[in-house]
Amino acid sequence: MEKKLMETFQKLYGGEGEIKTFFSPGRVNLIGEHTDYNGGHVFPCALTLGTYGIARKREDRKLRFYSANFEKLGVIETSLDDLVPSKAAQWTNYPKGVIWAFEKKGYSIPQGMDVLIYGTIPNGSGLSSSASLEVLIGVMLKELFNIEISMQDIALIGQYSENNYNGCNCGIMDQFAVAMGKKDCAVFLDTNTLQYEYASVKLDDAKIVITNSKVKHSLVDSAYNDRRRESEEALHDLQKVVDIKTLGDLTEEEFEAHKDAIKDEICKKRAKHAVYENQRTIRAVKALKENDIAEFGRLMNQSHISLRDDYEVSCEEIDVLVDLAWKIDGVIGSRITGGGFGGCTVSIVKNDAVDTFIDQVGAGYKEKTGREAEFYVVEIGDGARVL
Ligand code: GAF
Repeated sequence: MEKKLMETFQKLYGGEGEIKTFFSPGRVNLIGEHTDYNGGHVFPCALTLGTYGIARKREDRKLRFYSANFEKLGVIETSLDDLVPSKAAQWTNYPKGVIWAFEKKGYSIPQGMDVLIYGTIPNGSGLSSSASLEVLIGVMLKELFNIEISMQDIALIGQYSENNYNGCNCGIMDQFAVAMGKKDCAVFLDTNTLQYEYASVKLDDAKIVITNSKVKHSLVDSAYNDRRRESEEALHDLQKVVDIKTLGDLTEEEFEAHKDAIKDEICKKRAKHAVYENQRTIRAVKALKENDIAEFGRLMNQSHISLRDDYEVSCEEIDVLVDLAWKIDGVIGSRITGGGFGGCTVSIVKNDAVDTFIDQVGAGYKEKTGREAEFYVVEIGDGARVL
């Protein structure tokens, strides 16, 4: 793969000078959904699916980008003096946003670059193709321009660019998982403090299976930003009666004691999800550490119900996938993963049930929705890096 991409790079850009290659993963979140902008915990892991990048520094201020996934668009050329989001820039709004954010944060990018990227994450599937690209560009800038910056700060810059250049009000989970991921581990991150620890998710007798509903979601266009607003409104009401900074500060009991301070019933449901999901995530990681995978699975299932009924970020197709999964012997847990409104489910499935899972969920989904699901039996990989 890298050899072929390198040949394409040479064909497109010719020239001389040192060329470097990079990889940045996608991510799947096991539990802790829509908690990252509510001061809660998340538990995502980096995948071996991801985005490859090849890049070379230029002597002038030109930026040239090419995606082997969008061959028809050809090379998109711009410059360091044109870091303004636009429709015409298409996917290059992501790399441009990261360069813009580096400069905003005081890191100077003195010269342009020629870049080729190729992604193996299905677009719009909720497996973080955009965070993967953002962190890839961050690692590229660090390496090509010898910038002293930690991986954690690259993640924060990726989020900053997504929030302020690309207009999606996302939390830190995706960029953090992509930048800080570790083989065979999930990252247990407290989004309030950015303290984190790795927990092994290497399961001897089970696999992580991602099912793609092929219903495309777009975070910017979807109700993601509405959910954020509703959670903030709930927090604002609660702060009148209890001293908290985020919804993540509350236990379930505290929430139940104070919930009537939330005036709007919809906002109350959103806050309930945020509080309970955070506590579920803490409990799920504890269960995993104690090798109680059955309890981990039960908490995954509860997470789905809460995302479906209280946070309302699921959709018909995803619910069909999860309902089918729950009926299969050997499925430890199954839930929607990522931002929602389509995308993927994540399931933990006993090794000897994986084939049945794929057959039965695939057939049932086709019958009920007319759609073909896609399945990825995934490996958990390392975070973004120079190859
Ligand atoms: C998307 C966002 F980008 C994340 O920050 C997170 O909020 C997630 O949705 C929901 O858990 O992936």
